[in-house]
Amino acid sequence: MALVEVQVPDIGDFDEVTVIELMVKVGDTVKAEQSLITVESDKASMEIPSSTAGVVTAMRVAMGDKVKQGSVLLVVEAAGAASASAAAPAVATPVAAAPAAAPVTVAAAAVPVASGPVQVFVPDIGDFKDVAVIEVMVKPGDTIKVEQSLITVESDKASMEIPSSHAGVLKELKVKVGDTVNIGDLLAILEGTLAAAAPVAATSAAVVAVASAPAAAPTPVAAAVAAVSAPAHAPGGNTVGLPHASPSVRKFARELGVPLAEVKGSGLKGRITEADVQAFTQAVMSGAAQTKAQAAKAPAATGGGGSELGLIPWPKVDFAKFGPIERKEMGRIKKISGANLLRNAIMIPAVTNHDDADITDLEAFRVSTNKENEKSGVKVTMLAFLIKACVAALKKYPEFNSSLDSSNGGDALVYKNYWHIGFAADTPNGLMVPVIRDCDKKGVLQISQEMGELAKKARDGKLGPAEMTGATFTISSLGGIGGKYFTPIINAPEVAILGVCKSTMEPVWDGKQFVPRLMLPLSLTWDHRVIDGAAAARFNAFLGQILSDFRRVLL
Ligand code: CAO
Repeated sequence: MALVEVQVPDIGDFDEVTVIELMVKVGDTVKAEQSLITVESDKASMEIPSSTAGVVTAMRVAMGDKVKQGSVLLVVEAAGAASASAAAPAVATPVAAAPAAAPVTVAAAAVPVASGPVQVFVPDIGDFKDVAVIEVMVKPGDTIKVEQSLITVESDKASMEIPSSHAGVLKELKVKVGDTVNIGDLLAILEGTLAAAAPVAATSAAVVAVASAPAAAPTPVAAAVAAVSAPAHAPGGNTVGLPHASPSVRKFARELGVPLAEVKGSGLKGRITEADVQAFTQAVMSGAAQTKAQAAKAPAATGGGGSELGLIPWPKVDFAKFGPIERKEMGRIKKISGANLLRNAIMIPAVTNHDDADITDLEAFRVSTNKENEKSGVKVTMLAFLIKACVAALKKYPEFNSSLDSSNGGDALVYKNYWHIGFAADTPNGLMVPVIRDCDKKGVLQISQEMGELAKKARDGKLGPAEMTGATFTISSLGGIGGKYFTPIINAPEVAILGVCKSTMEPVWDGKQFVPRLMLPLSLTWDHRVIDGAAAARFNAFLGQILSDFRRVLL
């Protein structure tokens, strides 16, 4: 058995890095390549693996110690064959095979700068392959300094910030969080400035030198060290904007689905350890603690607003990447109606019942009436008949003409003894809902006339607020356009809305034979807090009866 002193390998330009985590203790049996400690600079953290197998007999460093190349970390009693190789000058020997190369390998891209577009590539990151981008620190339009960190990448042994080789304005980022990158991958395009030329040219030369020394990064340690070395050119730069934890702890947290940013670190300078992640998981599983996502979801379940829904963010897509685009600001009306529709869609437990009404006779009556009244200038519309039919149904089923009283928590119903009907009007500025008042007191002709006037005003953008408020029920008719059924959104604080589509001639069984009948598709959406499914089916059935024989309105 031979005692081997494990030393800090070549860590390039770094004078000192801080020991932030001890991953083994005296008595532990370690395998070759097993991580021993984690060290950290202001730009990267990495785990230092052992190059020999054996039992740890003494620790030579403690948390918070500053170490540099050659510092003895611990003593290992090397086991079997491993001891022979490890007994040599120090474990760091293979690492030292990359003497001067490591310091410059990550020193960013290798493209000489000039004014105009400049490409920034992933520099030499040793023999790390397919490292994951875990943070993007800049965005197009940002002014970038030489060696400013652009992204953070992470392997299972190290996390590191990749600095820019050039100064300039960021035109395009070629990677996003979740991508994996390798040496030489195009990272970004800058509009370069001449000021950056000198340092980058030097870096470029250095990288060429490394490339011509193939043995320069032969071990994981060398690669990890190389990763640390680049930021040494920019001491005092920004610290990593990520939770303070080693790559292995971050990986552990990811596997468990633990939001690391919410874990309190007990390590040096608040560093999060594996034990912290375990403790956090146990606390959440036992119900003693909640993640922020859980806390955000809780109020939504009890009727909280949209901001409390804990929804994932809206996708941000650069559509221009896929083809030419044109951006137009939405109009005021669309913005207002959009906000209302969203609230109503989210907050109302809405259900839609679909049905058909036989309007064969009613349509024949409407057409003949219009012929008779040709000279009056007033066209009787199907929608006017629908309004009258709905008023009759609303009177028979008054909860459809009610609203939830929100002043006392929404547990009372306000029944309205007036029947003001709104109708959706398609206008160049967007959807508007003019209201015809006291439809119970008006005939179909008057309703048709008022509807024509209000629809024109809506299209001309001349509706006053009084003409758009106070409805007790709304009808949205797409009958003049087409379609079969749809699911209209309730116009709160109303509790129901009727959607109407285009009538079509269909074969209907009359008990003896199929006969052609003009059928009108109806879609009734209702608020399940106020109305039950059976009541909705009855409402539709009653509406169908009236429309098939309009004399029932008089009953
Ligand atoms: N089935 C078959 N044909 C129908 C019909 C129906 N249900 N309803 C209307 N029609 C026919 C009419 O007979 C008329 O045909 P003619 O010109 O041959 O007489 C034509 O469609 C136009 O009808 P109309 O002038 O009577 O208009 P309308 O009453 O159907 O609609 C209005 C008026 C203001 C509601 C309508 O212009 C409109 O804006 N509709 C869109 C509403 C909307 O956008 N709803 C969706 C809201 S949810 O996003």
